Formats: sequence, structure tokens, C-alpha cells
Amino acid sequence: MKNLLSVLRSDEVAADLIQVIETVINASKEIAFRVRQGALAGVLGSTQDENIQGETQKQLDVISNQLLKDLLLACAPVAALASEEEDSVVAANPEGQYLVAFDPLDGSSNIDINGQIGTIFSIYRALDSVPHNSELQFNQQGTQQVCAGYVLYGPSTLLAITTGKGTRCFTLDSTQGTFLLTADNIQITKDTQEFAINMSNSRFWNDDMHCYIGDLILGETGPRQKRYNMRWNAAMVGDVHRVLTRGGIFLYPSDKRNAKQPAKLRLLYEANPMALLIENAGGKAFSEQQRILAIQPKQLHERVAVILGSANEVDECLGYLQAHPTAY
Ligand code: AFP
Repeated sequence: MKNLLSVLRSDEVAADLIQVIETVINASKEIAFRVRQGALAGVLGSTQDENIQGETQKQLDVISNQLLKDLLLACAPVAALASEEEDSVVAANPEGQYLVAFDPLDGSSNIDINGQIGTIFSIYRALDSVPHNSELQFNQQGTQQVCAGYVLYGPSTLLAITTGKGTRCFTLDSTQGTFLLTADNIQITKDTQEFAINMSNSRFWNDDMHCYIGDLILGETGPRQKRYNMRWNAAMVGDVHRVLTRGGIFLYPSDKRNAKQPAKLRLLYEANPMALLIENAGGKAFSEQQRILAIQPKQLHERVAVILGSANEVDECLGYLQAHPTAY
């Protein structure tokens, strides 16, 4: 089986970018070890702190963030970092050529229940026109990503990654500490009968989202004329991995709970990397009105609605929304 390094080299990925990817991967192996040890490593439970998003930080959020930060700050090609757990940009090497954005531990509410969690990452080229420690470095569209991926800490530890030549999956061989290629050139099925959405938010959705999900639930007796099943992991890494593996549609729509913050998922380190992985596997990723990768970011921790997965199902959903576009 091919390992990650040999695949990156055969794709002719630049040596300094490989160095950055390997650094993220080394941090993720450390995180995977602590996740596996669970209560034995004393990493479960919450801290007394909140992150900039107002969310209570779990111990493992903080540990994972610190591991990634420490290793990436010591990696010469890295110019700056952005993390879900950091208020602002973290400056690294002024001579570095790359920016790394990450959600160190996605799905934090699953930590204490031994559920799926993961690390999501996204890599951009640093801009010459902007100081290396400026937030403006990260105001790049998702199309500019040179690498995106996630490490899923599940029953096995999996890496999904793209550097532009398709989306691949590697499994961590913990006996060797090496990620081995286990799914090449992933192609998401165009059609699906599976959807993922947090139904408890339904009273906050707009009418068109109600109508779309309502029609899925009607199954073969409704206009879609086929039966749908629902899954929800409460961790985007788990839901997106299922979509990559067997198709499906994942939705975190905008809602009217909070006018200032109509969406939940973060563009920079959740929506954009997942959108690139999904598109490079033949799927689609939209934010209700536009393709996620085409959004021009305005802020580091900006949030966007997310609709991604099997291409034909995403189109069907957008058809409902385009009938009466509503932006909260
Ligand atoms: P964290 O980044 O705080 O761990 O939140 C996870 C997440 O952003 C995303 O992974 C899930 O899809 C979503 O939240 C789950 O949210 P709810 O189930 O609470 O609606």
C-alpha cells in the first residue's frame, strides 16, 4: 500500500507544502493517541474558558489546538495560522510561504461520549501584498486552497485529503505510525436517499428549507417519490466522511435565531476545506445562494450556511431555495 508521502511526491506536490502537510499530520497523530487514551490520558471534560465564538472549550480542544500551534510555529514554510480556538491570526515565520487554518477538534460535544471527532485543515499560499501577520492574509476564496483535509478520529483514524488531484483517503496504521492509501480518487454518488440535518432547528428555518426537508420526509408518497433516511453525527467530519463514502446531502442552513449570526459553520476552517474535498470528489458544495469556494471572506471567523454532497441532490435542494431566495 502507498503511504501519504509517496502519494504526495508522485503528485509532484512542492517539497515545502509537503513539509506543512506532514506537520499537520504529525500533530494529528499526537491528537489521535490522546483521543484513544480517553479518560486514561485525563483529556476529557470542559475547561473554565470560552473561545471567541462563545463556546465552552473542552480540554481536548485546547490540547489539540496547542499541539497544532506548537508544531506549525516550528515549521519554517508557515507564515501564519488561524484556528477556531484563537481570537486572531497567529504570526509564524515572516519568510514562510503558506497559511494554515484549522478547527483543531471538530465535534467537541462528542468527546465525552466516545463519538466521532476530527481535525479539519486548510492551506493557502501566503500573499506577498499583505503583512504576514495580518488577518487579511486569510481573506482568500476557497478556490485558492492548495490543500484541504480532515483527520477523523473514529474506530480507525482516517485522513481525507486533496491537493487538487482528486480526493483520497488514508488510514493510520498505528503499528507503523503511517497513513496508508485506502481509497483513491473518491467519487461521490450523484444521487442519494440519505440526508443529514439537525432537525431540532427546523422551527428556525425559512419556508423553502421546510418545504425541501418536508418533501424528503414524505418519501415515496411525496413529490420526490423515493424513501429517504436521516443521519446526524453532530460532528461535520463524521457527516462529511459518510457523504464521501456512500453519498448523501449534509445541510447546516441559515436560520432566524440570531439576526447577526444567521449561520453556524465557519467558512475558513470548516466550510471551505470540506467544500474542496467534496468538489474534488465530484460532489457539490453551496451556501444557499452561491458556491462555497467562490465566497469572498470578510472576517476570520465568518460563518456560512452549508449544503453539500451528492451533486443531483444538492441541485434539487437549491431548486427549492432559488424559488424564493431568503437571506436572513
Ligand atoms: P464544534 O466545532 O464546536 O465542535 O462544533 C461542531 C459543529 O460545528 C459541526 O461539526 C457540526 O456539524 C455541528 O457543529 C453540530 O451542531 P449541532 O448538532 O449542535 O447543531
